[in-house]
Order: sequence, then C-alpha cells, then structure tokens
Amino acid sequence: MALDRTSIPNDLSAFWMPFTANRQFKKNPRMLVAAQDMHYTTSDGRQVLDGTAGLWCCNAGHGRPKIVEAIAGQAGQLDYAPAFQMGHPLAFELANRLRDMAPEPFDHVFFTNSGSEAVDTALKIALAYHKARGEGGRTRLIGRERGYHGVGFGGISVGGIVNNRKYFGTMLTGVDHLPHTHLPENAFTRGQPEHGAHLADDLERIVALHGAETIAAVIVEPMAGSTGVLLPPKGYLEKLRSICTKHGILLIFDEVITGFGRLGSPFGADHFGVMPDMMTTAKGLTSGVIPMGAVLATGEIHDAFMSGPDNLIELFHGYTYSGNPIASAAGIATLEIYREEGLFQRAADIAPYWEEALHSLRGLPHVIDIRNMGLIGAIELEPIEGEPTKRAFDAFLKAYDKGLLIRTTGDIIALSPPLIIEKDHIDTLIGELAEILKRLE
Ligand code: PXG
Repeated sequence: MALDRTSIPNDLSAFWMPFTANRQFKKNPRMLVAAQDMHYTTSDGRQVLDGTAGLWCCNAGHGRPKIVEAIAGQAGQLDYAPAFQMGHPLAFELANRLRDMAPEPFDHVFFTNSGSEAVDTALKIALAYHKARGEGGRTRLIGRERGYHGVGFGGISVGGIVNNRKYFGTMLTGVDHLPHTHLPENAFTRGQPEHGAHLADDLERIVALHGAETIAAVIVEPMAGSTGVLLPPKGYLEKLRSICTKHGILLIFDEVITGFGRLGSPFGADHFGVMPDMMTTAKGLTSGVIPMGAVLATGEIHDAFMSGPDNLIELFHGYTYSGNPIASAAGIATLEIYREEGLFQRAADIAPYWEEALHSLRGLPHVIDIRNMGLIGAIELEPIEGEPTKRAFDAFLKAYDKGLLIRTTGDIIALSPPLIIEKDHIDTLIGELAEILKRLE
C-alpha cells in the first residue's frame, strides 16, 4: 500500500529549512503535498495557483507525464553511472540538445547539480582559461551589487546581497562589484528601462583601478531576479560586453532564472541580443523536477584547455552527479516539452497581457513601482516604517490563504509563473492580488 504522505508530520524539528524563518514556519506550517499543471495542493486539501513556478524553476508546469515517465524509465534502466572517466549516452544527448538550443557560440556544456555549482564552475573555468593561455595574472572576479549567484563561496563573493555575505567571513579575495542598475527614475517602466546604460562605464573605473591584466571575468544576471527583478537599462549589457571585449575580460551571464523561456526566448542572451562568453543555467533545465545545472561555454574557451597529452585531465573539476542519468533524462524530456509545445514563444505571446495585468495594480495602496519583462513581474511596496519586509510578507501570507503562491524579497513581490499559464490564471492571480493589496496595512 502506498504510504500516506499527505498529512503533516508530527515533528517538524529535525529539518533545518533553507532561507526560512524556521521557528515561525513550524508554528504554522505551509505544506504542499501534490502539484499538477498550474496548481499545488496543500495538506489541508486546498488548490494554490502557482504564481512563481516553484522557485522560478517549474517552467513547464507541474506533473508533466513526459518528465515523470522519463525519470521512472531511466531509474529502472540505468540509475547511476560514474561521472569521471566514464560516460552514459543521455548526458551526451542532453549536452547536444542544449548546444542546439543555445545561441551559436555556445557549443560545450559542463553539467552541475544546481545554479550555485554552475556559478562556481563558470568562475573556476574563467580563472583556469586565462591560466591555460598564459595569462594566469588574471585572477580578479567582478560581480555586481544586489546580484544573486547562489550560495557557494564563489557565488556569494561575486554576489551583492548583504545578508547572504555578511555572516560568512571574507569569502573570495580579489573581488570587486559594479553598481546595481536600479534607478528610481525608471519606476513603472514596462520592459527595459531608459536610464542607466552609463552604469556599465563603472567597469572602466574598476579596470583603471586594478589593471585589466588582473581581471578574469565579470559575472552578472542579464536580468537580476532574486534581488527583486532589476531590469537592465537599454544599452547597458551592450556596453558591458564591449568593455569586456576591449580588455580581454570574460563576460559570464548568470541565466539560472532567465534561461529556458522566462523572457520569451531560450536564453536572456537571445532576448537582449548580447552574447557573453559563458552562461550558467539550472532551474528550468529540468523544469525544477530533478536538481541539475549546466555551464555553457564557447568553443574558444573549451579549446583553450584541449592542449597537452591526450591522457591528461584537462579541467580538474566536476561533481559525483555531473550529468546524472536520471537528471539527464529529465532534462531531455523537459526540452522536448518546451519544443513540442512552443512554450518559449507562448511566453512571448502572452507577455503583453501579463504586462497589462500587472500594471493595472498601479495606484493601489503602497505600490511604489511595478516592473515586468517576459513572464516576470515585480510589485514593489513601500516598506512599513521600522519594519522592512513585513508588508510584503503579510501579502505573501494572505495570498497563500487565498490560494495563490507568490514570492517576496524585501518589500518586493516577485511573480514568475509557469510558461503554460493561461489568461484566466493571470486574471485570477492579479485580481486576487489586487484585493489583497487594497486591504494591506
Ligand atoms: N544564480 C541565479 C541568478 C539564481 O537566481 C542561483 C544562481 C543559485 O541556484 P541554486 O540552484 O543553487 O539555488 C539562483 C537561484 C527567489 C529564489 O525566490 C531565487 C533563487 C533560488 C531560490 C529562491 O528569488 N535563485
């Protein structure tokens, strides 16, 4: 008989929950026990509309039979194969499909298990790439204020979110940060804001300060998600690209959120028409079903490692689960769903409706900014004086009670629904949210 896993366990103490107010949660837990398409089911039997694709990851929606069958079939066929000095066909297959989906210069794929690992991998490849080319003096890494690049030491070092950094010592040394791109004059912009391309020029200041020959890479999210949806001003990414090229610095786009259709294109690089040298991905790669990440690199980067005797390992890096068979099966099935259902185009097609709906919240109490791009939206609320984050978190709790899953960061409500969302889901999500905002203290 199947175990009943739908009731709340009677002891919640052992699980130390990530990025969670553990004591508050355990007093009043919010438990999800099932999911299908656009909805979660809670332990008390309620349907909750998924306004966030889980954590920005379930781009194909939930409970997709093709992915479920691929995982189950692969678990029975080949559950695990050693990742080092051994191979299995599905990892190669998935790498090929990613190469085919990615913009042209990206023809090599390094698998990881998460976005954090993808970021650390890309930073390490950048350092080793320069060393392989005889420019081992390029050791500095440049991130950006308010950037989120996961929680590994590399990621928090180049990241720019103070609470993710300040408890954890000195992190990597030799890191500098660009200013973030969030300017008050861009409030209520639809899509890319007008003002702020000049903020990329700060890279020239950093180069002048340290010397280009000491800088390995710049890493940015093409659109910063986790920190509250900060959009790149028009011309900004182009400037970063040209300054990096001018000084021989690698440009890494962290596409963990912007990859796999979130902006209506395969990657943010396609959407913005700016090509970095590496892209980090995760989340939507398997529609969140199985942990997996990947770094996509250009041939130029890959080939720089391919010298010396054939029997030497070229890159001393990898994970036990790099290209895991079950994750690979999930990834292949996910990419097939995206292609068969045209989900990236679908996101692009519904984006104008999404934009209109979001901006209809303008003028409601406490709303100080609304931002959107692709199937992403952010509603920024005026913080309660002396109690930052409380107002948005109250909205989150009220939304959950009303059957909506939203996400908050600071006093910003972030929305990123599965790409299968229909117009009536948008009406429900935004309509209910409007009612909540009207009654918020
Ligand atoms: N880079 C970016 C741009 C991300 O958004 C990571 C790296 C790290 O990925 P992993 O798989 O190691 O978590 C992320 C993750 C949120 C939220 O609600 C965002 C993330 C994770 C959890 C919550 O904003 N982004």
